[in-house]
Amino acid sequence: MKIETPRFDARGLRVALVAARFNHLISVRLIEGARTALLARGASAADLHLFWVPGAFEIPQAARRLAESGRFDAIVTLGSVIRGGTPHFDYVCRGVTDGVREVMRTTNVPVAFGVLTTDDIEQALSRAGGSEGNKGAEVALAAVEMARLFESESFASRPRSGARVGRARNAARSSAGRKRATS
Ligand code: INI
Repeated sequence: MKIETPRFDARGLRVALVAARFNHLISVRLIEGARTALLARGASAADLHLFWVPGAFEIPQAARRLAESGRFDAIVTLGSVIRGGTPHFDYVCRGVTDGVREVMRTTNVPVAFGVLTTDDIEQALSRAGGSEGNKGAEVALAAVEMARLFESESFASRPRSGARVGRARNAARSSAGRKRATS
């Protein structure tokens, strides 16, 4: 079995961070986690670009524009949605999760999901550099891993050229078959 070994080397990768200003206290910690993890893996500070958006709900639209710009190898989305007393929480959560998934599905750019969805601010703080680690760092490395996976020769180009070879071989076979039938 061939195994594509996961790679977390961020050297030379251009990464966009899209962060929600809502719950700013959490976002800045997630950003710091992501930035530190990317630099530790060899990314250059000049290749990291932070884009603020008003809230988590706006993240997918910004992520799509950035993905389609062709300027970035990976996108890291960061923010936090904290449950309040109304169903608003559920709508914002659904909007951002469905939206980010849609950007992943419809563009070739890796998009990491680093939007916390928690019951209270304590849960968010513990995941933004507290007792549960820093999700910003975790998802930044997920973005790097996916960018490296997509650029690997066996993942990206072989199936396409394989399909071409397959089609060419089939065409050659049917042409040979036609020649035999007519000779
Ligand atoms: N945005 C967040 O990022 N987190 C939240 O917890 C939140 N709450 O609770 O309302 C939130 N709302 C704003 C929303 O993301 C949009 O910015 C707003 O609706 C304007 O489109």
